[in-house]
Amino acid sequence: MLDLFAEDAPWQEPLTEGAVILRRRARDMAGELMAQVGQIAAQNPFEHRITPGGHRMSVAMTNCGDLGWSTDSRGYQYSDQDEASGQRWPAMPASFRNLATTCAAEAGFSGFHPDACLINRYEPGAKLTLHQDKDERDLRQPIVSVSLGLPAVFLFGGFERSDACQRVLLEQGDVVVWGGSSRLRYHGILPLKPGIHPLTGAFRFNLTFRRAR
Ligand code: MD3
Ligand code: FE
Repeated sequence: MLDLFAEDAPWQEPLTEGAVILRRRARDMAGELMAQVGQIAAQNPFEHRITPGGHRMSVAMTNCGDLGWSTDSRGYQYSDQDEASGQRWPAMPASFRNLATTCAAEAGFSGFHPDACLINRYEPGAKLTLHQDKDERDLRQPIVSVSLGLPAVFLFGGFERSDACQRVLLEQGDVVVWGGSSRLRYHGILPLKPGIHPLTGAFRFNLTFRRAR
């Protein structure tokens, strides 16, 4: 049971319209979530994708669920199989689905049922440059993100790449729900600072739950 009066109970931090941080919301589940990540990666290993522009991404990725986000020579797209291996993605664990649906509802987005979970792995120096997530069919559906392991500085901007950014530290167990008008805001991750986390070692992991189709 989630004890709302415990010293370390989760709390909500509103960011912008439609975006809210559920601080530490998944902290007690972090070990189980990482065990699932390990099983998914055993079926579909983390890979550094090559962007259509020919650059190797510093973040390594895998996916679970009916759909996964892949890149190939034609660009970025959601696909029901890993383009590299020709295999279906590993199933999305029920614990992942339930967490995403519950957190979305807590943030005011009931009826969120993700069909894709992109799993990002950051090593020291790995970063995600400012971008928008707009490859999903229905942009009224939120995205739910779960941070695990080493902390990272998240950049949260506006609707133009050049708009000023807020900086937010995301730590193990922090869940963020991005919906409403915030869904198309530019965002990114600053280069990961080296460290050793008791659960994830030298890495940070981020799960993003999406309704792609
Ligand atoms: C704000 N991942 O996978 S999660 C991504 O920590 C991505 O790995 C980052 O950006 C990470 O696309 C950030 C937070 C996040 C995810 C989706 C968003 C923030 C968002 C969509 C719209 C606005
Ligand atoms: Fe993103």
